[in-house]
Amino acid sequence: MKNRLFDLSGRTALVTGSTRGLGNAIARGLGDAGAHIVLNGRSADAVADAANALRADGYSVDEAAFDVTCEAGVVSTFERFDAEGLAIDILVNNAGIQHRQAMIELALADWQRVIDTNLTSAFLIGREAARRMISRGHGKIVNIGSLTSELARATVIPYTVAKGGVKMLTKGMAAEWAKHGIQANAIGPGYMLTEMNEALINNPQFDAWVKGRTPAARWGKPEELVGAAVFLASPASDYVNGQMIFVDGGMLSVL
Ligand code: GCO
Repeated sequence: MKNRLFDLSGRTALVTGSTRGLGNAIARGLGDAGAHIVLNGRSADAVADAANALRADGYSVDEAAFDVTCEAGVVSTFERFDAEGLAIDILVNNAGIQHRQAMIELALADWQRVIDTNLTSAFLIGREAARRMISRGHGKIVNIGSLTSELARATVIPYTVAKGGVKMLTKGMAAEWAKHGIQANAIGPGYMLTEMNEALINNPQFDAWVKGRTPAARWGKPEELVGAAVFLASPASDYVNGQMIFVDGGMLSVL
Protein backbone atom coordinates (compact mmCIF):
# COMPACT_ATOMS: atom_id res chain seq x y z
CA MET A 1 0.00 0.00 0.00
CA LYS A 2 1.64 3.24 -1.16
CA ASN A 3 2.01 5.84 1.62
CA ARG A 4 0.56 8.95 0.00
CA LEU A 5 1.65 11.14 2.92
CA PHE A 6 5.09 11.55 1.34
CA ASP A 7 4.07 11.08 -2.28
CA LEU A 8 4.86 14.01 -4.60
CA SER A 9 3.50 12.39 -7.76
CA GLY A 10 1.80 14.93 -10.00
CA ARG A 11 3.52 17.84 -8.26
CA THR A 12 6.07 20.23 -9.81
CA ALA A 13 8.96 21.52 -7.72
CA LEU A 14 11.16 24.52 -8.52
CA VAL A 15 14.46 24.34 -6.64
CA THR A 16 16.62 27.46 -6.92
CA GLY A 17 20.39 27.05 -7.06
CA SER A 18 19.97 23.38 -7.99
CA THR A 19 22.78 22.74 -10.49
CA ARG A 20 24.95 21.40 -7.64
CA GLY A 21 25.30 21.10 -3.85
CA LEU A 22 22.34 21.12 -1.49
CA GLY A 23 19.91 22.27 -4.18
CA ASN A 24 20.79 19.46 -6.54
CA ALA A 25 20.53 16.85 -3.78
CA ILE A 26 17.14 18.21 -2.72
CA ALA A 27 15.94 18.26 -6.35
CA ARG A 28 16.90 14.61 -6.77
CA GLY A 29 15.19 13.72 -3.50
CA LEU A 30 11.96 15.43 -4.51
CA GLY A 31 12.20 13.67 -7.85
CA ASP A 32 12.61 10.32 -6.09
CA ALA A 33 9.36 11.12 -4.26
CA GLY A 34 7.63 11.57 -7.62
CA ALA A 35 7.86 15.30 -8.32
CA HIS A 36 8.58 16.85 -11.71
CA ILE A 37 11.68 19.00 -11.16
CA VAL A 38 12.47 22.51 -12.43
CA LEU A 39 16.18 23.18 -12.06
CA ASN A 40 17.54 26.71 -11.66
CA GLY A 41 20.87 28.45 -11.81
CA ARG A 42 22.19 31.66 -13.37
CA SER A 43 24.04 29.85 -16.16
CA ALA A 44 21.88 28.26 -18.86
CA ASP A 45 24.73 25.89 -19.71
CA ALA A 46 25.12 24.74 -16.09
CA VAL A 47 21.36 24.26 -15.76
CA ALA A 48 21.28 22.26 -19.01
CA ASP A 49 24.18 20.06 -17.88
CA ALA A 50 22.53 19.39 -14.52
CA ALA A 51 19.18 18.72 -16.18
CA ASN A 52 20.71 16.24 -18.62
CA ALA A 53 22.42 14.44 -15.74
CA LEU A 54 19.09 14.08 -13.93
CA ARG A 55 17.32 13.00 -17.13
CA ALA A 56 20.00 10.36 -17.66
CA ASP A 57 19.07 9.06 -14.20
CA GLY A 58 15.39 8.92 -15.15
CA TYR A 59 14.09 12.15 -13.58
CA SER A 60 11.45 14.37 -15.21
CA VAL A 61 13.12 17.78 -15.52
CA ASP A 62 12.54 21.29 -16.86
CA GLU A 63 15.17 24.02 -16.98
CA ALA A 64 14.81 27.60 -15.68
CA ALA A 65 18.02 29.61 -15.90
CA PHE A 66 17.52 33.00 -14.26
CA ASP A 67 19.24 35.31 -11.77
CA VAL A 68 17.33 34.93 -8.49
CA THR A 69 18.26 38.51 -7.52
CA CYS A 70 16.74 40.07 -10.66
CA GLU A 71 13.07 40.99 -10.17
CA ALA A 72 12.42 41.33 -13.91
CA GLY A 73 13.98 37.95 -14.59
CA VAL A 74 11.99 36.27 -11.83
CA VAL A 75 8.72 37.80 -13.04
CA SER A 76 9.36 36.88 -16.69
CA THR A 77 10.30 33.33 -15.71
CA PHE A 78 6.98 32.85 -13.91
CA GLU A 79 5.17 34.40 -16.88
CA ARG A 80 6.89 31.78 -19.06
CA PHE A 81 5.76 29.08 -16.63
CA ASP A 82 2.19 30.42 -16.96
CA ALA A 83 2.38 30.39 -20.76
CA GLU A 84 3.69 26.80 -20.72
CA GLY A 85 1.08 25.64 -18.19
CA LEU A 86 3.82 24.85 -15.67
CA ALA A 87 2.30 25.21 -12.19
CA ILE A 88 4.89 25.39 -9.40
CA ASP A 89 3.37 23.40 -6.51
CA ILE A 90 6.57 23.28 -4.46
CA LEU A 91 9.16 26.05 -4.20
CA VAL A 92 12.52 25.41 -2.55
CA ASN A 93 14.37 28.70 -2.03
CA ASN A 94 17.86 27.27 -1.85
CA ALA A 95 20.01 29.68 -3.90
CA GLY A 96 22.73 31.21 -1.75
CA ILE A 97 26.30 32.40 -1.64
CA GLN A 98 28.86 32.79 1.11
CA HIS A 99 31.33 35.65 1.70
CA ARG A 100 33.84 35.25 4.53
CA GLN A 101 35.39 38.52 5.70
CA ALA A 102 35.57 40.56 8.92
CA MET A 103 32.70 43.05 8.97
CA ILE A 104 35.09 45.93 9.72
CA GLU A 105 36.62 45.39 6.26
CA LEU A 106 33.42 44.43 4.46
CA ALA A 107 32.39 46.47 1.40
CA LEU A 108 28.77 47.49 1.10
CA ALA A 109 28.62 45.83 -2.31
CA ASP A 110 29.58 42.47 -0.81
CA TRP A 111 27.08 42.89 2.03
CA GLN A 112 24.33 43.70 -0.49
CA ARG A 113 25.24 40.83 -2.81
CA VAL A 114 24.87 38.28 -0.01
CA ILE A 115 21.62 39.77 1.28
CA ASP A 116 20.18 39.94 -2.23
CA THR A 117 21.13 36.37 -3.16
CA ASN A 118 20.35 34.65 0.14
CA LEU A 119 17.28 36.59 1.33
CA THR A 120 15.74 39.02 -1.13
CA SER A 121 15.60 36.27 -3.76
CA ALA A 122 13.37 34.19 -1.48
CA PHE A 123 10.97 37.14 -1.23
CA LEU A 124 10.97 37.77 -5.00
CA ILE A 125 10.46 34.14 -5.99
CA GLY A 126 8.18 33.39 -3.05
CA ARG A 127 5.94 36.31 -4.04
CA GLU A 128 5.61 35.13 -7.65
CA ALA A 129 5.02 31.52 -6.62
CA ALA A 130 2.50 32.49 -3.93
CA ARG A 131 0.48 34.66 -6.32
CA ARG A 132 -0.20 31.49 -8.31
CA MET A 133 -0.47 29.11 -5.34
CA ILE A 134 -3.11 31.35 -3.74
CA SER A 135 -5.26 31.12 -6.87
CA ARG A 136 -4.96 27.32 -6.76
CA GLY A 137 -5.55 27.08 -3.01
CA HIS A 138 -2.43 25.06 -2.25
CA GLY A 139 1.35 25.24 -2.27
CA LYS A 140 4.52 24.34 -0.41
CA ILE A 141 7.40 26.73 0.21
CA VAL A 142 10.62 25.42 1.73
CA ASN A 143 13.23 28.07 2.49
CA ILE A 144 16.80 26.99 3.17
CA GLY A 145 18.12 28.65 6.31
CA SER A 146 21.17 27.69 8.32
CA LEU A 147 22.60 27.22 11.79
CA THR A 148 23.35 30.89 11.32
CA SER A 149 19.61 31.55 11.30
CA GLU A 150 20.03 31.16 15.07
CA LEU A 151 23.72 31.71 15.94
CA ALA A 152 26.28 34.10 14.46
CA ARG A 153 29.75 33.08 13.40
CA ALA A 154 32.40 35.78 13.04
CA THR A 155 33.43 36.61 9.44
CA VAL A 156 30.12 35.47 7.91
CA ILE A 157 27.86 38.23 9.18
CA PRO A 158 26.02 39.11 5.92
CA TYR A 159 25.26 35.39 5.51
CA THR A 160 24.14 35.20 9.16
CA VAL A 161 21.89 38.24 8.78
CA ALA A 162 20.40 36.88 5.56
CA LYS A 163 19.76 33.44 7.06
CA GLY A 164 18.25 35.02 10.16
CA GLY A 165 16.02 36.91 7.78
CA VAL A 166 15.09 33.66 6.04
CA LYS A 167 13.79 32.35 9.37
CA MET A 168 11.59 35.40 9.88
CA LEU A 169 10.55 35.58 6.20
CA THR A 170 9.34 31.98 6.59
CA LYS A 171 7.21 33.01 9.56
CA GLY A 172 5.97 36.00 7.57
CA MET A 173 4.97 33.80 4.66
CA ALA A 174 3.10 31.57 7.11
CA ALA A 175 1.37 34.58 8.67
CA GLU A 176 0.04 35.85 5.33
CA TRP A 177 -0.33 32.74 3.17
CA ALA A 178 -1.31 29.79 5.43
CA LYS A 179 -4.98 30.69 5.14
CA HIS A 180 -4.64 30.17 1.39
CA GLY A 181 -3.53 26.58 1.80
CA ILE A 182 0.18 27.37 1.48
CA GLN A 183 2.57 25.80 3.99
CA ALA A 184 5.79 27.83 4.29
CA ASN A 185 8.57 26.26 6.34
CA ALA A 186 12.35 26.09 6.37
CA ILE A 187 15.29 23.75 6.76
CA GLY A 188 18.37 24.77 8.74
CA PRO A 189 21.34 22.75 7.50
CA GLY A 190 24.35 22.25 9.72
CA TYR A 191 27.90 22.09 8.43
CA MET A 192 27.45 20.18 5.18
CA LEU A 193 29.98 18.70 2.73
CA THR A 194 29.47 21.19 -0.10
CA GLU A 195 31.65 23.13 -2.54
CA MET A 196 30.73 26.32 -0.65
CA ASN A 197 32.39 24.86 2.45
CA GLU A 198 35.43 23.38 0.69
CA ALA A 199 37.87 25.83 2.31
CA LEU A 200 36.49 24.92 5.75
CA ILE A 201 36.47 21.19 5.11
CA ASN A 202 40.09 21.32 3.99
CA ASN A 203 41.13 23.38 7.01
CA PRO A 204 42.25 20.89 9.68
CA GLN A 205 41.47 23.24 12.57
CA PHE A 206 37.98 24.07 11.29
CA ASP A 207 37.30 20.43 10.41
CA ALA A 208 38.27 19.44 13.96
CA TRP A 209 36.06 22.18 15.40
CA VAL A 210 33.01 21.02 13.41
CA LYS A 211 33.55 17.40 14.44
CA GLY A 212 34.06 18.38 18.08
CA ARG A 213 31.14 20.84 18.21
CA THR A 214 28.67 18.50 16.49
CA PRO A 215 27.19 15.67 18.60
CA ALA A 216 27.15 13.47 15.48
CA ALA A 217 30.92 14.18 15.29
CA ARG A 218 30.88 14.62 11.52
CA TRP A 219 29.91 16.93 8.64
CA GLY A 220 26.50 16.40 7.06
CA LYS A 221 25.94 15.03 3.58
CA PRO A 222 23.72 17.04 1.17
CA GLU A 223 21.41 14.06 0.66
CA GLU A 224 20.72 14.07 4.41
CA LEU A 225 18.49 17.10 3.85
CA VAL A 226 16.17 15.14 1.56
CA GLY A 227 14.02 13.65 4.33
CA ALA A 228 13.13 17.05 5.77
CA ALA A 229 12.62 18.46 2.27
CA VAL A 230 10.23 15.70 1.21
CA PHE A 231 8.34 16.03 4.50
CA LEU A 232 7.91 19.79 4.09
CA ALA A 233 7.00 19.41 0.39
CA SER A 234 4.41 16.65 0.97
CA PRO A 235 0.90 16.23 2.39
CA ALA A 236 2.57 15.02 5.59
CA SER A 237 3.20 18.66 6.52
CA ASP A 238 -0.21 20.13 5.61
CA TYR A 239 -0.66 21.46 9.16
CA VAL A 240 2.95 22.63 9.63
CA ASN A 241 3.66 26.35 9.13
CA GLY A 242 6.47 28.76 9.88
CA GLN A 243 8.82 26.11 11.27
CA MET A 244 12.53 25.60 10.70
CA ILE A 245 13.76 22.02 10.92
CA PHE A 246 17.45 21.88 11.79
CA VAL A 247 19.38 19.08 10.09
CA ASP A 248 22.64 19.75 11.89
CA GLY A 249 23.82 16.58 13.64
CA GLY A 250 22.66 18.18 16.90
CA MET A 251 25.00 21.17 16.81
CA LEU A 252 22.36 23.72 17.81
CA SER A 253 21.16 21.53 20.69
CA VAL A 254 24.36 21.45 22.73
CA LEU A 255 26.98 23.82 24.21
C1 GCO B 1 30.55 29.10 7.43
C2 GCO B 1 29.71 28.08 6.68
C3 GCO B 1 28.31 28.01 7.29
C4 GCO B 1 27.62 26.77 6.75
C5 GCO B 1 26.18 26.61 7.13
C6 GCO B 1 26.01 26.36 8.58
O1 GCO B 1 31.38 29.78 6.80
O2 GCO B 1 30.37 29.15 8.67
O3 GCO B 1 29.65 28.40 5.31
O4 GCO B 1 27.63 29.19 6.98
O5 GCO B 1 27.66 26.78 5.36
O6 GCO B 1 25.44 27.71 6.74
O7 GCO B 1 24.63 26.16 8.81
